[in-house]
Amino acid sequence: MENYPTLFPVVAGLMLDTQGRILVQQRPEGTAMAGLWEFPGGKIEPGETPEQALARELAEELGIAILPEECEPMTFASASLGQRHLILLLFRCRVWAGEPRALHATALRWATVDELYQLPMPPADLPLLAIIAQSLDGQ
Ligand code: 9L3
Ligand code: MG
Repeated sequence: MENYPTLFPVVAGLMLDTQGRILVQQRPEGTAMAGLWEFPGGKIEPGETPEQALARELAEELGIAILPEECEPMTFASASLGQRHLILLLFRCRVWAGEPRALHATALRWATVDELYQLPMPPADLPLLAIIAQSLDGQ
């Protein structure tokens, strides 16, 4: 069944600095969507909860430690690439230990929502911007 659709569950973290700017990372060469700016995270591996996947991905990609139970599910978005359907679950992470470093990414950047609108992002991340803007409004 070579045309059978496949589902990719992916998690990502929404992390803000003290000035309310949002952490994004630039996907490295040699990966899908190289050069695009994304909320850090990655695929949920078989047997992992989304929160466990988030903790593992943020440790691998940024060198930081989060407590999965202190990350709140915020929203989700989806994107399709042919028969590959990606579901991106976004978690708001309010606390973490360590200073984020670009262990996988080409670069890290703390950006306002307005700045994020100017950056090229993967298709699944784009619809999150309006939701994030709304939820940060009035905070
Ligand atoms: N992806 C899109 N937006 C994101 C993340 C973390 C991931 N914020 C897409 C890119 C890949 C797939 O999900 O096609 C799996 O991500 P990874 O495991 O290569 O980081
Ligand atoms: Mg990743």
